[in-house]
Parts: sequence; structure tokens; C-alpha cells
Amino acid sequence: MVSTHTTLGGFSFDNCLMNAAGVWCMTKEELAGVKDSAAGTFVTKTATLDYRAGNPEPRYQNVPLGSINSMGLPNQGLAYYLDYLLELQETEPERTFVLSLVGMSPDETHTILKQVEASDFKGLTELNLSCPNVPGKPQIAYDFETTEAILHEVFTYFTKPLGIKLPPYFDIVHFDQAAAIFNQFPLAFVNCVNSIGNGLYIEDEQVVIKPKNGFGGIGGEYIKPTALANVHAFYQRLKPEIQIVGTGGVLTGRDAFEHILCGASMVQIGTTLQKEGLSAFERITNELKAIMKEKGYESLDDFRGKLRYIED
Ligand code: RRO
Repeated sequence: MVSTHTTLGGFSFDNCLMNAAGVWCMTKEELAGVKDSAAGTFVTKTATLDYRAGNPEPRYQNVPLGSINSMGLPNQGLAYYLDYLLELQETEPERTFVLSLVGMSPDETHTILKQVEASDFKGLTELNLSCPNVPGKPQIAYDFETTEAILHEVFTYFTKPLGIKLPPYFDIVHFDQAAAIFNQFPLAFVNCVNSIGNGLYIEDEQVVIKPKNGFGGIGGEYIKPTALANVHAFYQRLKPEIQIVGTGGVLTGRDAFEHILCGASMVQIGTTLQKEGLSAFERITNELKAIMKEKGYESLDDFRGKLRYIED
């Protein structure tokens, strides 16, 4: 029997596919849709302390090879997502879900994480260090000093399983420097990658999204090689206790297979879920299982991280 069962942060999931934060996760209704699909779990839209309307529309556009967005962190506020997660802990105690969050400043991030710590929430928390779209706010994880300072402070009070969502890195030295920082902390996982920040898509001599004069995060087919490189670079460098979540460019079962081959324990689907809807989970799961069956693999452990290199 072929199984796509996985574990993350000590929790068990029937399927290794789930949504990527930002897609199909803004409201309880959308989250319930992911929960009741073939996905193994869901992650919420990244929550700030208070409700945010986000950037002006149009702020998301599907394009032939992917998507571009500058949503600007629209969300219902922490309490909305935390209340829903606490409700699910009562009604579906056997399942585990993921809360994504970040503050508009380091102080707000600590306020939010302290509220999560003080709550009865028992699931996984993902700290988003890579939002590319809030005007005037750089992506936190491109500033290694700030990233290290935030994580140092967080682990003085936060004791629940915590992962971080990373932007793509593009230089081997940056992989080395980032991994050296992350390895200092009891992180449950790192999630590679968020959208490639600040791309520009043009149609008829005009940009296709309004915020930031058209600059926005790129997702979809465009970003798979970058995503796979980041998954594998961190799989090679991080201590084995820190697992990898693979996100970026998953259109098919083969894409999910490649993320796992590079070291991912969980695979997230963003642009494809936005374009295709919830049925993408079942389709991609079936495609992944067919590849595993053909290769004689019964579980993800049979091939996770086993990417082959070209030897002399
Ligand atoms: O809301 C957004 O604009 C957004 C976020 Br927080 C993120 O992490 N990644 C992204 O592509 N868009």
C-alpha cells in the first residue's frame, strides 16, 4: 500500500500536501474547505495582532506561468484564527493544524507569540519572516541580524512547536549564514519558500497589480527550481531535528515528489490551489502516489532527501 502519510513537529498527518499560507485560508469557511479536502492539514493566512484590510485591488493576478501578488497582509487578526483553531481542537482533537503569524514590528511579533503561548492552542505555529509586500517593511529574513535577535527573544518564552517561513535565498554564502543562525534554535521546521519578492509582470505596456506600481511576489511554475534549491540547501545544512516544509512551483505529483526528494517532510500548494481549487489536493496526491507505486516506494521515508548527484 502506497502512503503519503507524514509527520511534522511531532504530529502525524494522513497526507503530506496542504495549502500554502495566503491561499484558501483567509476565512473559517475557506479553512474548513481545505480541512475537509484531501489535504493533510491547513495553515491560516498570516495573522497580525489586529485586522488588516491590506493593499488596494487589483492585488493578485494569475499569469500563464504562475502568479503575482501584493496583498499587503490582509487578515482577520489573531483572535479570529486562534478562536477557530481552539474550536477545532474540541471538535477534531485527533487532527493538528497550523497557525501562521507575524507582527508589524518585532514588539508586535512578541506580543502575538506570547498570546499564542498563553492560549490552549496545541498545534504548530509558523512565524512568517518573509512577507515581501508591506510598503516600507523589508523581508525580515533578508536581515540576518534582526532575524537572529527575534529568534533569540522568542525562545526565551515560547515553548510550543514553532517553524519559520523563509524567503528564497540565491547565494550559497547566504544558505550557510542563514543555516548557522537557525541551527542555534529549537525550531520544529523551516518552510522554503515564500514568493520570490518584487517581480514585475507586464501586459499591454501596463503592470497587472495596483500596489507598489506593479511590483509583487512571484509564485507558481516560475519558482520551482529556486524552491527546490532552498529546500535541499537547508536539508543539507540544518540539524536533523529541524524539518523542511517545501513550497513553490507544485503543479503536479512530480513536483511534490521532487520537493520530498530534496528533503521536504510536508509540501504546500499555493498558486495551483488558487488557480484550480480544492480538487488540486486529490489530483496531486493521486499523481504522487502513482509515481511512488511505479518506483516501488511505499512511504515518503523511502525517498525523502535521497536526491542523487552526478559522481565522477
Ligand atoms: O499578504 C501578502 O502580501 C503576502 C504575504 Br504576508 C506573504 O508572506 N507572501 C506573499 O506573497 N504575499
